[in-house]
Amino acid sequence: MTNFPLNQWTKEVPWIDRPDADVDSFLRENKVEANFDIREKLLFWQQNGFVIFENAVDSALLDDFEAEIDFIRSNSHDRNISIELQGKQTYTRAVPAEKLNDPGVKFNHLHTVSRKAAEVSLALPVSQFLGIVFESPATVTQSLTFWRGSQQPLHIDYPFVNRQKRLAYVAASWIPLEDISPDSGPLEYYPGAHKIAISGFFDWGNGDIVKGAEAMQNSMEFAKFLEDRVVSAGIRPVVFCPKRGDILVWHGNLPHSGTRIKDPTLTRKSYVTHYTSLADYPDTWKIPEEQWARRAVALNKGYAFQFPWTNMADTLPSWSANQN
Ligand SMILES: O=C(O)CCC(=O)C(=O)O
Repeated sequence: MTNFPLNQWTKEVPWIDRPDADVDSFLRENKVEANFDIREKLLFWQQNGFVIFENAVDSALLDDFEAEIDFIRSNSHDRNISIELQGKQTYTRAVPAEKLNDPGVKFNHLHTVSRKAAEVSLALPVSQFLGIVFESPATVTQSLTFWRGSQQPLHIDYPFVNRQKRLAYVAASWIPLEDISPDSGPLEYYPGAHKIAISGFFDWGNGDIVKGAEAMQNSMEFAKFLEDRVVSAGIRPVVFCPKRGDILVWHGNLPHSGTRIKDPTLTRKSYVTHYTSLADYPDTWKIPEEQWARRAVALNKGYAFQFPWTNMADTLPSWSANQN
């Protein structure tokens, strides 16, 4: 059965992706608040499918977030934190602590247990920028914390990140927690390949454009499809080697991958957040508004919520510190 036929993406896209989108008219007709040159960023996003904000996350906040990551790593059996290990979903309590050093380990959804993580996700320029692109507050749906490079094959996000109500209302940020070495397996992306004319649509089986349980093709076939598309469009990848505290924001249809780790001794500490808009946040993930003070972080007009199933016993010191 097809869950997401092709028109699920095309039927409603953010204003800036519509064929007749005009940034100047939008800015004339809408009151927007931004602490940066919003016109320049919107035009760049429209053309390239990404924007970069340099030195945009407070260094003390990153220190606090790193302390929480260290806390999990040194007390990994005290709490049940969701992780991905060698492509499989598991929990910190289920694996020996030393496994957390392996390449490809991800901590999932730290924004639901660490207020510091949620605050990093909602850094001012990202929240402002995506709030304007989505015309509704930026809202976190997923976060991934990396210790080393992911070496993830070329992909775009929405076939995997698709719980938002309108499929096309999705974007991501990538925030380095250290200066990134070219030998550590940095992220790379293909500027401009977010345009449907370039990316096309991959059929996972029966016309489905997202990877469901019944997918008939795999992620390597998806990577090959995207590679062929970018090569025939003549687009070369950009390797992203940012400084700690820079932010890359990418469009939900921008092809990207984790490059090969050339030096396995190197870490590549980084934090990825996926967002949708508040209007598109899935109903089954909502928590009652009277619980927001205790179970949500509202910052810079964006939101990060705990899941309804988040266990308070698994939260980290920065979350519990705010309880009264
Ligand atoms: O950081 C990486 O290497 C890959 C991250 C990524 O592709 C994603 O989260 O969608």
